Amino acid sequence: MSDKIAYSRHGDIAVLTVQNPPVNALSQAVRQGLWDGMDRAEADDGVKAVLIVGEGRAFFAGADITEFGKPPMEPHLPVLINRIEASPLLVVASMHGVSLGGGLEVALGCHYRIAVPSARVGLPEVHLGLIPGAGGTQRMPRLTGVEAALDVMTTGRQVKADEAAKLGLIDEVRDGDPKQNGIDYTQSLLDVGAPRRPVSEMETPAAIDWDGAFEAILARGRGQISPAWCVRAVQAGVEKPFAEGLAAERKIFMDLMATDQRQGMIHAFFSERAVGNLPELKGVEPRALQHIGVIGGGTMGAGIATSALLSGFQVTLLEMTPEAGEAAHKRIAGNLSGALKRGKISQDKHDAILTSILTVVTNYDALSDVDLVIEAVFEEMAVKKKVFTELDRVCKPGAILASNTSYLDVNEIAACTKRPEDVIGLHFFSPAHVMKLLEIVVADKTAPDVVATGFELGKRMGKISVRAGVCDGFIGNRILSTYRTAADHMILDGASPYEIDKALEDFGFAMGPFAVADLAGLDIGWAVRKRKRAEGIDPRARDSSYADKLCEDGHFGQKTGKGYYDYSAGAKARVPNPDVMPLIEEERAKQGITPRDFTSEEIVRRYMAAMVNEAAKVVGEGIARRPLDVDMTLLFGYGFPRYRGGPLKWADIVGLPELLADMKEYQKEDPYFWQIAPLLEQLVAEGKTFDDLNKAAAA
Ligand code: 3H9
Repeated sequence: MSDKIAYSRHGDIAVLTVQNPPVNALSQAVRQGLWDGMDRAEADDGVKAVLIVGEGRAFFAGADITEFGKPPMEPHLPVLINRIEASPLLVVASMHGVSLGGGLEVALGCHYRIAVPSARVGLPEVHLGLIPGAGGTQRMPRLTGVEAALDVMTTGRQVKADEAAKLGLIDEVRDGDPKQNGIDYTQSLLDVGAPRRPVSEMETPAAIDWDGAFEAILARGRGQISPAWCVRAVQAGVEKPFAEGLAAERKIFMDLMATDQRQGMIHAFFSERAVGNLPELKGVEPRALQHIGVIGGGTMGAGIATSALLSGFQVTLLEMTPEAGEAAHKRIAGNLSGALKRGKISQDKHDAILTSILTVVTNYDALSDVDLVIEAVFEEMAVKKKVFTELDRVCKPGAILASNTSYLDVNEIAACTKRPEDVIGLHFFSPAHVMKLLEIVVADKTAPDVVATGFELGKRMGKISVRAGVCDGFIGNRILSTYRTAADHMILDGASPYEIDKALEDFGFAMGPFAVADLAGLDIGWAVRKRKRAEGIDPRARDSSYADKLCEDGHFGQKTGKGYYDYSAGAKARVPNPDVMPLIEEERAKQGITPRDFTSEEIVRRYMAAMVNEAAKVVGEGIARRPLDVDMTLLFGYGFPRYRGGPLKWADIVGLPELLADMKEYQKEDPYFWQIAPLLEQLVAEGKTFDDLNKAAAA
């Protein structure tokens, strides 16, 4: 037997205990161990029942994802589960922690299921670009009906034990030790002579409108296909005998396994976990964090304060005047009542935060006790310097002084203090209590334990934290500024903002760049353009002023009711603003450009090429440590479709030589904009991918 499964006897019951830390993934050794355990139990004199139970944190977290993309190894999970179900012995699963994917499928192959109240079950394969592939689409609907089964598997959500029991997935919920519970429950089943109860032999549930469900779920997925394919697998299970339904499920599973979407989503799964794994932080202890200061109570400051409060920190927020302080308090209260409505906090916690955990002040001296302070004031160097000079004066030694700047030089900010080693950039994304991304901007003199504390803060706030170096816009906004420029060039050359938004939304972005600009506020881009023009733009760069004209007319996007779109019928009813195209046409005429047509494919190709090229520069210059850092930044902060893995994973999949060849074509028209990243040239010359760099960094 494999050492992943311990075999023990408890009277007439054989117990198979899974020992595959950290989360009991169903690796080949575990599958083989379960198979051998079943053989041994069936040959063991006097054994009448088998109990399967996990040790440690989970029953099973599912198939071993590290085996995906490699040739499947026997025993295959669906075959093993059939073998468990077909056993002449009574087979019981005792679940705790999570039972996900193949883990729940093993439980569904058992004849009875018991769980502790804290257990959670689910079929999250769609989050990996797959469908359940070991009988989940066949067995679950027989227990719950089609509708509930499709809800669980197409959302991939985790279901708590009490709901799972109501759905019919769990027979009994009982507090206590999972192993002892399981033994007692199995014994009670034996005592009453409970029969074997294979789910595969249960009646098939009623059919639904399969085509309607398939289309509706496909439309919801913004291009992601696996949720819709759950429908077809369940349909096969309802319409065909069990073995044929299982074969249909396996075929869909294997077909999806071969897709780019599966590659993209598994890249996202592992990158999300690797992003905080930096060699320089190994063994570095973060500083103590309990009391957070926030400077500025606008949308961003209030969002940061809300996020800190929801994560259990004490917060002191500084505003300039009592009136501004009151407005900040209101904003935070609004955010918290949203959290209360969504069930994220209890009424008691909500009230406690507002009465005793949050303090709003107007005097810097009130920040003398904070462990870390984040400034979220106006984005102007002189203003930031003033704030940091004050913070340097009042904050206790060892306090971390952080700036939420999204573009400015953190080295310059640090230099105005007497403690540059305590200064760091913590770039949140608005709304900060909702958005998952946090860029941790490490300046030249930032101390390692300050960086470690930034990551600790991100972890406690439930963020995806990405390390970034100092440059204009860090990782995300620097890349954004380049692909936005590529979009602007396409507009000058003949595309409309609406064609561009549509092409990129069809590609999978939550919103196209012009809809995003309207949401963020067109005044932000306007301010950046003004600053860059003041600093001096290279004469070779293409420039245009139609977007400035929109702003000059007071159109800042959603907040003023008009931008690229007209929102007079509501934020969702996006109608092109009729003032926009004439401004663009005027600009083209002024520059002597004869507009041409762009296909959606060309729009995506150019936009993505610009994104990848800048991203390669960001990695090549060490602003991002690894390609996966860029991928996670774009995924969690910029609406990049998760099923494509991130821009550099996308680039690997479409092929770096092909992308480079495209860029060289574009370069002929505009050599200044299309300066190719040396790293990209190097990777193509060496026949390597961005993922090779990720792997080298992990080694
Ligand atoms: C499936 O089952 C297909 C079947 O239908 C059909 C098959 C034929 N495999 O997230 P954490 C690692 S598809 C391998 O930090 P948490 C993870 O990488 C599968 N490794 O902890 C990390 O490693 P490291 C369906 C896995 O407590 C460590 O475990 N199942 C797997 O925040 C700790 O993970 C899923 O999609 C795995 N399956 O969350 C479940 N799972 O320490 C995916 C985790 O080196 N997993 N690891 O960075 C999860 O959702 C979460 O990991 C879980 C724990 C909730 C389990």
